[in-house]
Parts: sequence; structure tokens; C-alpha cells
Amino acid sequence: ADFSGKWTMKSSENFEELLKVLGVNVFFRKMAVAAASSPVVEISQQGEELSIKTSTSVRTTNISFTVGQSFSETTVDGRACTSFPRWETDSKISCEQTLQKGDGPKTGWTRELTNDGELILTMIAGDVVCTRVYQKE
Ligand code: RET
Ligand code: NA
Repeated sequence: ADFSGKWTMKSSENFEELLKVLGVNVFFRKMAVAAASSPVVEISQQGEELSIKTSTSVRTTNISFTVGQSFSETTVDGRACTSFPRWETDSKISCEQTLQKGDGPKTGWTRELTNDGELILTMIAGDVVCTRVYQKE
């Protein structure tokens, strides 16, 4: 699968609940929810290597990784973690995160390309699954 492209978000479920279970207070939660309502995601992929830039007005993240190799990133609430991405199917990457310091709910994400050409991002924390659907710009 090739995730490359510029993606805009079409729907989002449970993003605020995700931040809540991670312990983000209501003030920062509302700020984050507002900003995260119109993210732009740019992905470039060459084989097993992906670079993903996620931009919002208050926070932009850049990650680069090779599927099958661990890398450092941050959880959605901004804590340093070690991530291990792997192919769950040939069109879905599943990533487990381990906090570098302290503890908290178990976190991770998945990114999947659908047959309709959509990108589905899930972010997981404890029992909460946030699902965000993107389409190519
Ligand atoms: C934190 C907490 C501190 C205050 C703010 C935050 C903002 C987070 C944002 C996250 C966006 C994530 C996206 C993910 C994938 O689609 C770090 C929660 C303002 C804006 C767009
Ligand atoms: Na998003």
C-alpha cells in the first residue's frame, strides 16, 4: 500500500475522550479539539519507510519510521514514547507505544488505507479508540 499524499480530515470520533483518558485538563482539551478539527496530514512513503507530517494551528508533528523498526515519537498528549510499527495487513500499519518515562494508559495508533482510497487513523489510549477518517486533498 502507498500512503503517500496530502490528506484532509473528513470525520473524527472520540478525540476529546482520548485526551480525557490521558489526563489532559479541560482547558487544554478544548484548545486541542479546536485545533485538531482541521489538521493537514502529508505522507511520503518509499517502500517500508514513511514520513508523516501532521499540521494544526497549535501543534505540528513530524515522524519518520521504517515499518518493523522501533522509533521515538510522542503520544498525542505530547509525552515521549518508543513506538513499534508493524504491518497488520498489507494496507494497515499498527503501532504500539511505550512511554519513555512514567506511566499512563496503554497507547498506540493504526493507519489504514481503504479500498475507497480513504485513510483511517485510529489513536488508542486505554479503552478509548479515536477514529479519524481522511481523504486525499
Ligand atoms: C496537547 C496538550 C497541550 C495543549 C495542546 C495539545 C494539542 C494537541 C493537538 C493534537 C493534534 C493531533 C492530531 C492527530 C492526528 O490527526 C498536546 C493535547 C494544544 C492539537 C491532529
Ligand atoms: Na488527525
